[in-house]
Amino acid sequence: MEIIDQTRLPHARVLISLASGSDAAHAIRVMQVRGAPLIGATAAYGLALALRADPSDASLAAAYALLIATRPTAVNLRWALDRVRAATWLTVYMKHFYVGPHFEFSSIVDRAVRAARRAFEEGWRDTTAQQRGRVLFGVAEAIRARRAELAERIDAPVATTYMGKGAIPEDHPLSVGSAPDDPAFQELLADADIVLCVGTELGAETTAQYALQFRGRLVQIDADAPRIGATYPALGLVGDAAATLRALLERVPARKGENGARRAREVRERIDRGLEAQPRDLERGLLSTIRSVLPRDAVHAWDMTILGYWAAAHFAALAPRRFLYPLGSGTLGYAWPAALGAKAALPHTPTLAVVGDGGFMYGAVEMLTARQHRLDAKLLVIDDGGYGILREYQRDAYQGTHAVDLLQPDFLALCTACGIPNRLTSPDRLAADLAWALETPGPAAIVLRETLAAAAPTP
Ligand SMILES: Cc1ncc(C[n+]2csc(CCOP(=O)(O)OP(=O)(O)O)c2C)c(N)n1
Repeated sequence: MEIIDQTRLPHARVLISLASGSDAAHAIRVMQVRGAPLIGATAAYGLALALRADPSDASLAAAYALLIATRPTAVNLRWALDRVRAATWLTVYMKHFYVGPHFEFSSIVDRAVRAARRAFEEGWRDTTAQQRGRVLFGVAEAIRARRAELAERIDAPVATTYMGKGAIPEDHPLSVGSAPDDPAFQELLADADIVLCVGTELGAETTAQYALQFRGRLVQIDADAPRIGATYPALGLVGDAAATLRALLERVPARKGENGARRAREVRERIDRGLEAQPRDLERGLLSTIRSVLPRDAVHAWDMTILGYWAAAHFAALAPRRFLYPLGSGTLGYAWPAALGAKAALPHTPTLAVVGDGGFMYGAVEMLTARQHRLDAKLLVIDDGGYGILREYQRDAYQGTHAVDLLQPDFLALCTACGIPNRLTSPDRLAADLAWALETPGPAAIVLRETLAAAAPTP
């Protein structure tokens, strides 16, 4: 690593070579390196140099201590050192049990895995485990293959969060889908002896606003230690999800005969039966039409709109990183621009945005972006003349509505004005019109004038 000696500036430009962690520490201490971001970067490289010379955890700890002491109040310094250190760790964290950097890397992996394995084995010894079994729960595309492999190896049903949809194809026999508000889904998680949570922070949406109570043991994998146990007590494995699952996969013995696929199917079927008993054929029909027309690996972006809420719980995502949804901030207007971004990234992948009329108006102007940049994403606008979900909330809370009916433009004329081919569709013609949009070169829009109702949890 070479730095410019700032003590000599502006009169002379002198380069100094740093060959070790202690060289970096010296340069920071004597102010040859100044400015918070540069101090952070130099320290990070210093730690990397120390590890290149000696990759043991003892060397990591010594170099970290040396570098952090050079400027203990510098936020960037600590941040940069922590980032490098975190990248080298796979540690076990369990509320009051934390295996720090004082162990060789391999021994840390072994400890982490032994702890997780103990949890599995305890579950297996427990006779009730034979009935309840294990469930994998969570997210992260990077670990998709590993997760399906691990799930198959231990015969565990896989439940996904909304943001994890597609991490395992939702038509995989072990998939139970992503319906956290439905009791069948909740009971599977609540009754499992072990729930292995991968990359999920177990937040409000995922846990029915924290109403979900786990009777079994949680093992939580997360790259960010403070996330573990933040909402539910858990045995934690701090580390990259793919690496941690790989380590588990190598060490966890295969188990057969607990019938994970049967348990997953029972959950799916119970939810399906519940939905069939509801007067919601329109919404379910729309979802199944869209699913039947979209290719498996198509991108589907859903706005904060009633059919989007349906999709989060009940639309089968069949490929990873294809279900786009603004969970978290619930950002209305996200889906159409997100679909255009996806299309720019994956020009050969069919892409559809599903938006309500209210949310569409937040980004309708992006129709011109689509044309200008030749982004041939498709658009389905569901026009109910206003903020439909707010009508429902207001009716439930106040038995009336206020300021939710919107004066909207003629959407077909608006599309035409922007040079976007468009069609007015109906539930019966949706399949044909979607197919038309997918075949039409360039962006295309379909407008459906319908009033939908939100899904209600099934019994
Ligand atoms: C940026 C932003 N503004 C406002 C909201 C609040 N909000 C959530 S859903 C919604 C109504 C959306 O209406 P529409 O897009 O027509 O879909 P519908 O509910 O009719 O299906 C509103 C205003 C939000 N989530 N984000």
